[in-house]
Amino acid sequence: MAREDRYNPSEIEQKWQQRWAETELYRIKMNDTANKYYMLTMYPYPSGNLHTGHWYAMAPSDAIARFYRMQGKNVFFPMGFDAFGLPAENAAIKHNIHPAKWTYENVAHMTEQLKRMGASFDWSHMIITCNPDYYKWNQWFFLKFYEMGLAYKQFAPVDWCPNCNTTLAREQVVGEERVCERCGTPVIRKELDQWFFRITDYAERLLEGLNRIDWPERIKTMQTNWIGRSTGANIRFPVEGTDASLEVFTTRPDTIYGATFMVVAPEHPIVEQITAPEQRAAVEAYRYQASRQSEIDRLAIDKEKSGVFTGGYAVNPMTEERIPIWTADYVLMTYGTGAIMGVPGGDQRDWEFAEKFGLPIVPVTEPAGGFTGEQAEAYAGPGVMINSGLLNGMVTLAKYSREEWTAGLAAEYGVELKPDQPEAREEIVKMLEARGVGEAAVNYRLRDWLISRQRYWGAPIPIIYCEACGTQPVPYDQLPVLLPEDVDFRPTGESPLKYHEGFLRTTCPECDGPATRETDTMDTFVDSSWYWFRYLSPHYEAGPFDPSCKPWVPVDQYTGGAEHAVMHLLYARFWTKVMHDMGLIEHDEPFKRLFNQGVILGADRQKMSKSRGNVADPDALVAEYGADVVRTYLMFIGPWDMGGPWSDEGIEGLSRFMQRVWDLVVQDAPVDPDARPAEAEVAALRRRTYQTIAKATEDYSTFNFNTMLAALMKYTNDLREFKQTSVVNSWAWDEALESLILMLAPAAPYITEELWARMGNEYSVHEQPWPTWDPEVAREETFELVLQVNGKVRDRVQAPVGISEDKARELALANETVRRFMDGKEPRKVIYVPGRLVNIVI
Ligand code: ANZ
Ligand code: ZN
Repeated sequence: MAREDRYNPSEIEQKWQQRWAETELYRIKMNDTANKYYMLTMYPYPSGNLHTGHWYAMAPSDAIARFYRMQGKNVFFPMGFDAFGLPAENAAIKHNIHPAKWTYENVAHMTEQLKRMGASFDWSHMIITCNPDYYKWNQWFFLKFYEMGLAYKQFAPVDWCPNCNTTLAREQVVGEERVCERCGTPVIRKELDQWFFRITDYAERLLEGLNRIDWPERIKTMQTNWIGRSTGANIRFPVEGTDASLEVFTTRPDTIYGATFMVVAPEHPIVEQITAPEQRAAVEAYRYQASRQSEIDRLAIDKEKSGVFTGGYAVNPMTEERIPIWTADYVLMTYGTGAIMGVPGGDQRDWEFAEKFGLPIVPVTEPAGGFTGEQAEAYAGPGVMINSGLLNGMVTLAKYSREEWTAGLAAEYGVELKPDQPEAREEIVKMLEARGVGEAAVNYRLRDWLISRQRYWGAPIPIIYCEACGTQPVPYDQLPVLLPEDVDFRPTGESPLKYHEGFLRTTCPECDGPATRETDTMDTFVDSSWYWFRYLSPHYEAGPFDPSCKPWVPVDQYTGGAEHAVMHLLYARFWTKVMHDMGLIEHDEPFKRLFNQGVILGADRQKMSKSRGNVADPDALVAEYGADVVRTYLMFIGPWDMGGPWSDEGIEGLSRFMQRVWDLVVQDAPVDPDARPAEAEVAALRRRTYQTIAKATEDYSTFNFNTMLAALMKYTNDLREFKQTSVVNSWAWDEALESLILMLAPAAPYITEELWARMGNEYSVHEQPWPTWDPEVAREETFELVLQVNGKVRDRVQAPVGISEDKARELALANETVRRFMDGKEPRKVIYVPGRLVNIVI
């Protein structure tokens, strides 16, 4: 075989990459929006190298983009880099390289890697979020949010190293002892004045919007839980000896008669006010202890309860009884009001607390049938109120709603509730409201979004502080507030912006007097909360995006990792809703459809990691097998959302497949060119071709790339057999080869472009329409005929489509199994249902 007839991936891949670039094959026609399809895949962090995970996310996404293009859609498929963040800053401190240099070098390298993958990204729309012309718009949005009251400043705890004198990111706090990554000093929490976005204002709409998008149920559930809507009441307990009252949030106001103590979070400001002198030392020590722990540790269910009595008392507004106020770390300052009423009879945490500290326990709800013996643990379920004053004898549905009750829970719990019958929770709220000591309340687990980072490599927050005029937004015409490059990276890790006089010192936009700049930068999740808008018009100067591009949004299909289930995907939804409220766009959900790919594991079924030595290196694999093989191998591993372990044999298999496709087109058939093709053979070939097109179309549409490839492999093998026959002299053979190439094109863009050209077709295969098929021709020649004796299925056989009744009858009566069941008897009647079954009655 001539050298140029051999499949040499690296040669053809380079060649076509260049040609695609020269001819701007993937350049989008922005104006043609009638058939628009916005295909978005999550942009990478420029860590330095594309890993298998990137390939697994992007190569199949590229296949989708290509498939839709062939289906006649005008597909926009952009790419960029999420370029701000901590690793660049760490590289600066550790290796003495500027974060900008580190980042842009990595971007350049990874862009080349992405091109080698053969992805059809439109590079003319690339964005890099650390470019001033990108983050300028972060700052612009910040100012808009500020005007809308959606950006505000407040004290909030950060993890703080008292030795390095700096805040730490979550990943810089290490080990169970929670020490500073750098110096090993125990980390404490410290309150700093920081910027927040008021995402909690959008909690209700973030929940509602989930009903309107085609996303995996799993992700919707995670967002729902993250938002964590709870209904209940706020109740105020007067504090003895003061005018103050202590407000609690409870989902079970009906249990108030069983409140035998109160607990406030150690950080609760009221602690100072109520702590008795003799308890002061113990309370202070406890508060320090608590400041050392993370919220997650504090909430751990199996954790031994701890706490200290403050010496103060509150008065139960329903019973007038005085109850002791404790402080304990199982109550969080960041939820509800930071204080609870302790009801050991109804809440297991309170039960454990009461047991440990010898506080009284009063049962308040009796389950249907009563307790067996003494109540032995908290009962949080529905039942009848006891020991509860005005509520005694009333039914409580506990955490359930009346709807859930009528839908079946009444039977499950054995507790009836008629539509007009009072329910304890509803009644107590009315009573509390009437007395002015409480009211119905809704609480969300969702917290406002803390966007301040005490870091350098991020977008500066555009705020100026003036002694005389206070907090001043940077005027729009002074944007962007540029991140200075000539900074000093301190080994302490503290933001260099604080020590950069040129950045820090400025003048007040209001009074022109001396002022200082905010030195916090923005969370990088700000960058990724709207980046798909910027892709549309990355160089637009009059706003974050060109309004004429509006028909392109929302995104039609978003793909990416499930690890972004909450943060990124929730922030992006929030941002879109704010943009809607600003009047920038009409829609308010950013991504119509979402797909999460699975995770590629090492051959040992463990997460790929350098230390385990189980990492597959895409660059090396591309060098050895070519990008098409790596792409298709990844698509063949299994269902895309499942991921799976890497396998070297697997990739060899794909390599052989690609070689077979190559040979099929490039090598001559061993058939006399004058041999007349047989009619039946031609029909059979066309049937196979059309069946395969039908299957591939369905599989691409549903992202079932593994079964799509399996079908193409089977088809390729069939074509190899057809190639031995005179059918190669028919037009059906050309149609078959072309169809194979077209169907493979989205998955393996290089080899198909090459073979398409070698078949004498016009450039480019990636601009061809998707092959169509005639279902009539695709229809099988045979069908499955069910054979019954006395109505029982006894066998199934293949019968020719359109078989006559007589022939079907003959076939049935001659069948071995049927004859066995007929047991030598004569048929009384034979029923034939055309195209389905023959039933012999004896
Ligand atoms: C009294 C009570 C009695 C409660 C009872 C439950 C059962 P969710 O569903 O998560 O919203 N709580 C309120 N604020 C808290 C805080 N800051 N830290 C820790 N726990 C807090 O849970 C609400 C319940 O969690 C509230 O209802 C409160 O305990 C507790 F039989 O109040 B409950
Ligand atoms: Zn001023």
